[in-house]
Amino acid sequence: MNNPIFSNTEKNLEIAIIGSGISGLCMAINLKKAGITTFKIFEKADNVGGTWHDNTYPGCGCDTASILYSFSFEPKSDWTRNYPKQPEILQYLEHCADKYDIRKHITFNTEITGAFFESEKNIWRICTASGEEYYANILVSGCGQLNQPKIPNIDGLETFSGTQFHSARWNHEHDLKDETVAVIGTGASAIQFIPIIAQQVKKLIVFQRTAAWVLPKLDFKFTSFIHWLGKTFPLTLRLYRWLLYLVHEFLVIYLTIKQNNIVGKMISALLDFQRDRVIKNENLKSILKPNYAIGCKRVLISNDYYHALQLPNVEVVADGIKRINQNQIITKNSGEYSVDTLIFATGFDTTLLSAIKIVGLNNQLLQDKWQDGAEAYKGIMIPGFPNLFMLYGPNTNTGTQSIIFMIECQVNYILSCIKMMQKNSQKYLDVKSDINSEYNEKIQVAAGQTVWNSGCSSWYKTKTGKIVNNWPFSTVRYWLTTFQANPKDFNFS
Ligand code: N01
Repeated sequence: MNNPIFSNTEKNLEIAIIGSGISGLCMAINLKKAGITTFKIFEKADNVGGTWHDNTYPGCGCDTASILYSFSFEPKSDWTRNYPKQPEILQYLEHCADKYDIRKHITFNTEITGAFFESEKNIWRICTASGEEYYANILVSGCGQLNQPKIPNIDGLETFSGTQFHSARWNHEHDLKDETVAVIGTGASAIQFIPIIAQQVKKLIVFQRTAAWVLPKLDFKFTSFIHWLGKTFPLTLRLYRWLLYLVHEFLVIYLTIKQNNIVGKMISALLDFQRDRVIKNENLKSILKPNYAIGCKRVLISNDYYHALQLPNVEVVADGIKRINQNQIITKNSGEYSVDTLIFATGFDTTLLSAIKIVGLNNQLLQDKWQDGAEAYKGIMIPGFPNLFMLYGPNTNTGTQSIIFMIECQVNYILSCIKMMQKNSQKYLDVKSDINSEYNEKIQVAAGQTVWNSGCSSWYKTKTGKIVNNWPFSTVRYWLTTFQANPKDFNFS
């Protein structure tokens, strides 16, 4: 950095980044591109990749097409297919880390457990699980929204005598062949691995609490001609990326933001028709029919899920789980199912930054500040927590757009804040409380009018119904919102 804000040494950092997933890597690469190399990334795993490192379940992949699910500054012309699988996405992220020489900035196997703002010096004291302490002038969280696997509180779970694991911590050592396997949950993760394990196991019992809307997946292999085209004429890649962006943006607007609109109704009717055509059994047809407006929960995409559910060794149980007794799952209507292995596809604890104790000005604990639900200015900054920036923070998830687009917007905004501090030799930046409140009031008014508020439960909101995860406008608007930091929004020390 030309004008370092803070002396950068092994333990005294100018910028500390938590996590080397998509967010952390994007931040690091763009810092380097801006000529800033005085940063360190703390990563709790032994490799980069974040969610794409943790989630390795069979069939794991992305619901966003590969050409769009990549950094705008690092296009990849040789994706093997339209919808990439986890190993290829991880490989891409590893490639980015290597190409931009980011690994030398990463301290692996280091979990951050606490961050405390020391106001006398305007620095963050950062504590690791092994008891080490670092200091940083600027702290950037790249922890994301979906990194804490959630195991539901089921009566008697502690008595379960078989093997159990969460989809995000897949036990590859365990062979499911010839077993009776139960899957709890039918969200985006389950729908990807159910068709694969259904072919391996003796019996598969799928416990569904809420039926999902399932769109067909326009997946296909990229031929050598497509690779040649993308490499020889990079503009074709760009055009396809733009087309994908527009299609996703259309879905953002018509499947989520605009409630009760004609496009949503037409898509629902088509999906109802398609599901009834594919599913032969009448009982299964009614079990799989969603009872809420499309877009209220995450819309899923698959071409093989419904086929898998109709295999002779697969049973879908729509009855709620009452309790577990040793190897038996007992449902509310007294069904009893003996199982060897129990797989939780029950999603994540989406309480943001819940795994880290973050203490800001006046000893305020972030978890206390957020007791009624997380909120942040542009999803990035929180008043009373100076020099702390969040990537993929509150109200920045989209449901149907590439999250990488949103993350790049946030990185751009953070860089503009850092440059502003640098230019004016400021060591302290705290977003004004009234600016933040005004911003979040608008977010909540808009979120209240979206389909997410149309009467379903989802990980997009808190128990009291406050929508804290999703961005309630078009993503073009988010791009404009985060284009440049405005000095008037901040208190400077
Ligand atoms: O988790 P989920 P996920 N008893 O929370 C059910 C992203 N993702 O891991 O709907 C019975 O969606 C719960 O039921 P209900 C993506 O953003 C992305 O599948 O709450 N069931 C639901 O069916 C996604 O949204 C990709 O009634 C219980 C399921 O468990 C997010 O990750 C790929 C239960 C949880 O679904 C999370 O997806 C995969 C209980 N006690 C995932 N508790 C990409 O392509 C929960 N459930 C980028």
